[in-house]
Amino acid sequence: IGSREKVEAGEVIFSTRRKIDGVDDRNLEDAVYAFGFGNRCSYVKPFGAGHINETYAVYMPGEDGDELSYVLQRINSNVFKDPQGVMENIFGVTEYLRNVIRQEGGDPDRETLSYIKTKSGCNYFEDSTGQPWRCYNFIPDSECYQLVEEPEQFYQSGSSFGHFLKQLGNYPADRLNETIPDFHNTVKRFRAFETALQRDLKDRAASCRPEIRFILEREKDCEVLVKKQEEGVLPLRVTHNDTKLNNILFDSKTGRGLCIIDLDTIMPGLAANDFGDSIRFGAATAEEDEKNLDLVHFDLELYELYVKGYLKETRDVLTEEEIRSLPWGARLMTLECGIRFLTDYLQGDTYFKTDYPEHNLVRARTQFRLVDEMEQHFDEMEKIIQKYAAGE
Ligand code: ADP
Ligand code: GN1
Ligand code: MG
Repeated sequence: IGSREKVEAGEVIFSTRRKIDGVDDRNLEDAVYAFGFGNRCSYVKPFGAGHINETYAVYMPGEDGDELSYVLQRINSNVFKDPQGVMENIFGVTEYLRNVIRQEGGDPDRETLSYIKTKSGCNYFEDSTGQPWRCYNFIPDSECYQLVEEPEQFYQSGSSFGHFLKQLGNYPADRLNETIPDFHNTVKRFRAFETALQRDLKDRAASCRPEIRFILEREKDCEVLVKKQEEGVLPLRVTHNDTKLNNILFDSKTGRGLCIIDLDTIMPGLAANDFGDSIRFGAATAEEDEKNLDLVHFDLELYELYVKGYLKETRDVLTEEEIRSLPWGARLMTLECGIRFLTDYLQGDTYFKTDYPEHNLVRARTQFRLVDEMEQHFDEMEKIIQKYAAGE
C-alpha cells in the first residue's frame, strides 16, 4: 500500500543506489538493504517458478557487466508459520552438508546452498509488515528445468536425490523443526479435502464432480504408507519432502545433478515420499498444469531411469520394506498432490499461487490422470524396482 508513491517520492531511498529496475515494493527494497547489497545492487528481477514463495534474482556489478549474484526470497508466512524454525533447519542442514561434501572431496560452494545472514547477523529479515525474507548465493553455471528435456537428466535427478538421502543419513533428526506438521500425512490430507468439500465455500464442487469421485474412491489407498510408518514397518528418515525436478540444479557444463534446493520442508519423513514426489513431477510427459490431458502421461521409461539413479545410491541404505514401498510412494504422492490442489480449489485458492480461477482444478486433473496410469502399470513399476534393487 502506497509503496509505489514511496519509491517515487523517495529519491532519498535511492539516492545512493545506481538503479533497481521495476522495484515498486518497499519491503523488497528494505530486504535488499537488510542483506547488505544496498547501493551496490544493480537491479532485481522476479525469478523462478515456485508455487509458494516469492523469489527474486539480485544482480550485482561484475567484471563483464551485471551478474545474477543472489537469490532473495519472501517466505510465504501463510504456509510457513514458523520462519525461524524453517531457517534454523536450513542453516543446520546446509552447514552439515558442507562438511559432508568436503569429506567427499566435492565443492561445498556449488553442491549446496550458502545462505547469507542479514547485516545484523540474523538468519532472516522481517520487513515492516512482519513478512520474512531470506537470501542465498546464486550458483553460477547451473540450470533448472520444469520438465525433463533429456532423459539423462532424470537419471541424474534420481542419483542426486538418492545421494542427498545418504548424505543426511546421520543428521540428527531430533534437531529438525517440523516446518509444516503432517505435511505428507495422506490420511489427514484426505480428511482436509472432505471438510473442504462439505463446506464448499466457493460453490465450486459442482464444477468438479468427476475429480471429487476420483478422490473418494481412493480413501483406502491414502492409508497404505501412513499405516506402515505408524506400525514401525517403515522408518522415518531426514527427507526433503518437495523433490520436484525444479528443486534441483544441474551443472551447465557437465549436465550432472549439482545441488538440491528449496530446503524449506526438510523434516523427518518416508523415503518413499521423496522418491514418489520426484516421479509424480518428472516422469510426466507434460507440465503439472497442462490443460490438454491427451498430452499427460506417466512415462514408464523415465520412471525406470529415475529408479536406476536412485537405487544406485540408496540400495545399500534402504531396508527391503522401504524399497518395496517406493512404487506406492509414487502413486500416493501424486494422489496426495491432486487432493491438495483440489482442496485448494474448493477453498478458493488460498495456498498455491494461481494464474487463473481453474488453475488448481487443471493441476488436480493432471495428477489424477497420472495416478490412473500408475495404477494400470503398477506391476511393471514394482518389477522395475526389483530389477534395480538386485543391483542391475
Ligand atoms: P519455492 O519454494 O517457491 O519453490 P525455490 O527455492 O524452489 O522456491 O525457488 C524457486 C525457483 O527459483 C526454483 O524452482 C528455481 O527455478 C529458481 N532458483 C532458485 N534458486 C536458484 C539458483 N541458485 N539457481 C537457479 N535457479 C534457482
Ligand atoms: C509446492 O514450493 P514448490 O513450488 O517447490 C509445494 C509442494 C507441492 C508442489 C506442487 C511447501 O512446491 O508440496 O508438491 O508445490 N510446497 C509446499 O507443484 O507446499
Ligand atoms: Mg521450489
